[in-house]
Amino acid sequence: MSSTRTQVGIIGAGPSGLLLSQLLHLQGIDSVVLERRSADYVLGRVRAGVLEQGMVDMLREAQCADRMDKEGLVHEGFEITFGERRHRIDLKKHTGSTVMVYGQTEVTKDLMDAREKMGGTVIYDAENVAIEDLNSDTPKLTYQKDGQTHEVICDYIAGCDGFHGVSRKSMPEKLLKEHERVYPFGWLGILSETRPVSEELIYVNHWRGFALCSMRSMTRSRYYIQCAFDEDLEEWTDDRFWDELRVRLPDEAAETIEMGPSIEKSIAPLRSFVAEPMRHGRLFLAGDAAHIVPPTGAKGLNLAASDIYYLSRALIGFYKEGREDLIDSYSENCLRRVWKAERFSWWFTNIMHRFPEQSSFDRGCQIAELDYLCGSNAAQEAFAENYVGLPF
Ligand code: FAS
Ligand code: PHB
Repeated sequence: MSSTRTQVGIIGAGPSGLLLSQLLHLQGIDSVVLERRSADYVLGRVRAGVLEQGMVDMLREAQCADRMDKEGLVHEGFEITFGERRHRIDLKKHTGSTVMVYGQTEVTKDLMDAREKMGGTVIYDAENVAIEDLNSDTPKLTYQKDGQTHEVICDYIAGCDGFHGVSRKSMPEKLLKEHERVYPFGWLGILSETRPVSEELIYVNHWRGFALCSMRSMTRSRYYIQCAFDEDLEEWTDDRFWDELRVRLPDEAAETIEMGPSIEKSIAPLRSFVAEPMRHGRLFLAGDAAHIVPPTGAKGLNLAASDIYYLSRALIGFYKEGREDLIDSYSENCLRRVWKAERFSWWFTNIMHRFPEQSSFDRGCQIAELDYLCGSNAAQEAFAENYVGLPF
C-alpha cells in the first residue's frame, strides 16, 4: 500500500472540493483531492447556470475568474410570468447587485485547469474512498486505483462528495440530524446550440407546470420544464419537449423561440435537504454533501461557495495563526446561511410549480402571492436580496 501525507484530504472534485483545494494552495496549505469519477465524467454533468456575486468573488480570489470575466453574462434582472402577466424583477434597482450567468461546467473546468497548472494533487478514478481513524489526530483516506490500495494521512478531511458521497455517511449516526422534503415532480432540462429566447431568464408559472428559459451564452440555451418525478426520459423526444415548452411560454416567446437538437437532456429530482451538524472532529461536510435545494432559486452551487468560504477561512486561520475558533464555529456559520437559502428555494418552488394535489384554493393563493410580489416594491426587494445571495 502507498502512503502519502497531506494537511487537508478532500473527497470530491466538484466545485466545492476544487475551490477549497485552490484557495488552500494559494495560502501554502497542502491538500489531496480524491474523485471517484474521471475528469471527463465530472465535466459531462450539466448543472447550475447562475452565480451569486459571492461565488464570483470567490472565483476571483481563487485566481480562476479570467474566462468567467470574459465570457460570463452579467444579468441585472429576470422575468416572472403567470397567466397573461409578465413582470421583470429588477435585481440591480432593488439590491444594487447582479448575478453572473456562467455554467457550472465552465466553473469546474476553470478550477480543474488552475489546479493542474499549479501542480495540485487531484486523483481521478479513485475507487472505494473510505475515511479511517476519524477520531484520531491523523485521520486517513484510503482508496483503490489501478488495482492498488493507497492511503492519505491528513490533519483534516473535507467531505465535498455531494449528496451520494461517503463523508456524510461517515458521521456518527447518533450525532447526525437530517431534514428533508421531496417534491412530487422533477425538472426535465435540455441544452441546445440555439439563440436564447430572451436576453434574461424567464421563470414561468403555468397551469400545466413550471418552465424556465435560461442560457449558457448568447448561442447556447438551457430550458427546463416541470415533469412528473418518475418521468421516463425516453418518452421525451426533442419535438415533444419544444411543443410542451412553447405551450407554457408567453405567446411572444413561444412564437420567436429558436428550436434545435438537444445536446444534453436530463431529468433532475427536486428535494430540500439539510444534514446537521456539518462538522465532527476533523471531518467537515461542504456543499451537496451537507445540503440540497430545489434548483428554482439557483442556490445549490452558490451555497457550496459559501460553505467553502467559511471552511477555507477556518483552515487558513488554523494553519497560519493557530486559531481554532473558526473551526469550532464552521458548522453554525454555514447552517445559518444554508437554512435561509433552503427557505427561499422552498418558497420560490412552492409559488412557481403545479402540485399534483393542489386545490383551487391553493392555486388561488399561489396566483395571489405572485400578484402581490409583482405589485409590491417591498416584496420585490426582499425577493431580490435573496436571489442575488445573502451576505456570507
Ligand atoms: P457535486 O455533487 O457537484 O460534486 C461532488 C463530487 O464528489 C462529484 O464529482 C462526485 O463524483 C464525487 N464523489 C461522490 N462520492 C464520492 C466518493 N465516495 N469518493 C470520491 N468522490 C466522490 N444548482 C443550481 O444552482 N442550479 C441548477 O440548475 C442545478 N441543477 C442541478 C441538477 C442536478 C442533476 C444536480 C444533481 C444538481 C444540480 N444543482 C443545481 C446543484 C449543483 O449545482 C450542486 O449544488 C453542486 O454541484 C454542488 O457542488 P459540490 O458540493 O461540489 O457537489
Ligand atoms: C440554469 O441555467 O441551469 C438555471 C438557472 C436558474 C435556475 C436554475 C437553473 O434557477
